[in-house]
Amino acid sequence: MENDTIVAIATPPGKSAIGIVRVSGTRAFEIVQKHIKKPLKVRYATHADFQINGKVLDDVIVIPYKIPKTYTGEDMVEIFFHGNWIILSSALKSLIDSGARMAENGEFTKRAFLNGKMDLTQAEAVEEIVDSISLSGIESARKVIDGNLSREISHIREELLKISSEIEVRIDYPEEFENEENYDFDLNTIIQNLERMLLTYEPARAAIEGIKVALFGSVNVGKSSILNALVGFERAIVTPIPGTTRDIIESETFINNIKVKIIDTAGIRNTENEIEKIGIERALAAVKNADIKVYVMDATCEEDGDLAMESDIKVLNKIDLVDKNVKGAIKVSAKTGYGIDTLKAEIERMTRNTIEKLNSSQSILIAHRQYSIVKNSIQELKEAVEAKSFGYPIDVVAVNIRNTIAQLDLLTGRVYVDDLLDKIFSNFCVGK
Ligand SMILES: Nc1nc2c(ncn2[C@@H]2O[C@H](COP(=O)(O)OP(=O)(O)OP(=O)(O)O)[C@@H](O)[C@H]2O)c(=O)[nH]1
Ligand SMILES: [Mg+2]
Repeated sequence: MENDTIVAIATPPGKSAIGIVRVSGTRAFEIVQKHIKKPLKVRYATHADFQINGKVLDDVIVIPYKIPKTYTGEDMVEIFFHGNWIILSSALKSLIDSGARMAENGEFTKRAFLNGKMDLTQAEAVEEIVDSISLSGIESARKVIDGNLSREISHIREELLKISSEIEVRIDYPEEFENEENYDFDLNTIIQNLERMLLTYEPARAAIEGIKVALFGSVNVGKSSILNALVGFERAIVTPIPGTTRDIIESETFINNIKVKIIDTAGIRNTENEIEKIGIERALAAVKNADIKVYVMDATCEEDGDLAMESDIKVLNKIDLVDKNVKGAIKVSAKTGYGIDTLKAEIERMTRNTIEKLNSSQSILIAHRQYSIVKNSIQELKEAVEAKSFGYPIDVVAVNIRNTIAQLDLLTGRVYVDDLLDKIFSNFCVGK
């Protein structure tokens, strides 16, 4: 039931200095007081014994929070135990015995959303702030939690609503406007703002998940050897047999404090081998999906150059065997380590470029759901602009504008269906 009082351990399993149990719901105070005999004061930390059936489990710090100023928008209590998982699970069980229910994944944040403490974009950012593996990812999620995206979206929504109601009046009372000039309105500025938002999505994902660097090229050029050189251990199998790597191989490493996922792929060539064919398909998909595409060439072989077109960095490997120059390519030897630092520096430079795009943006899209809704909105608005320029009746334009408003309402969660909420919050951890 939605208004049950819920409980969860909010800190990760294992040993820690402190472990936190959270309780939220109308009965939160009452249930906790069954275990804490001291009187508690709202927003004050009280040092007390946590008891189960009259026996002290642990001495704890308890902080009660009273509506409306709480995370979930319900009465809440946070209890700070010693960080032993046995203590925490016993406390959890006893609170459930006393009437609370185990929280589902993300249920605290879901309640915060349902109680109007945050909109859906902000709720999504809560997950990302926990998951993010880089400071810029955290900063991006922070901007969303602070409401930058919500504010800009609601501003755009207001403008569209204004335009839409002007149009509706003209549709409903055409006689009143007969002698007026055609109603003029500007959708292009809105489109531009939404397009600017759209550009933040990829760098934001890169900052949250880590930058994906894909190595690709023909067979046997030394892609797997370069992966191994970059991550510093023998992650991938290397042999002189062309077509050694079949599947995608991922390995994470830090390049100057930035987490990158290096992705090694099957060498691309024409082949009749079923397994290799699948490998090549996967390789092409991984390259398409990567933030930085590194094209690897073999200095001892002739290049056809076709593939290099879509790369961000070109690498000329096996330079220990023959000295050669290819315009724009970094010379390396995976065997001797020559040039690997230069390659790392180049990856780092590109990574910084990606991430710096985020620093100058306020409204950042951090989830694919947000990205596709903004994309749909742009599409609707472009259709409106086109309809207007073709001189279509004003009610055609009105439909596109109304659709855009509906899209934006899905984005912020002004309108939602339960399935969507389940999908979003099931990815959260319990206790968030
Ligand atoms: N001399 C020399 N040999 C290298 C270098 N890099 C790789 N090799 C050799 O080239 C062969 C192929 O290397 P891999 O790393 O397996 O090449 P690959 O591009 O991953 O090959 P596939 O997975 O088959 O596409 C192996 O015998 C490596 O030892 C290098 O810098 N110098
Ligand atoms: Mg390989």
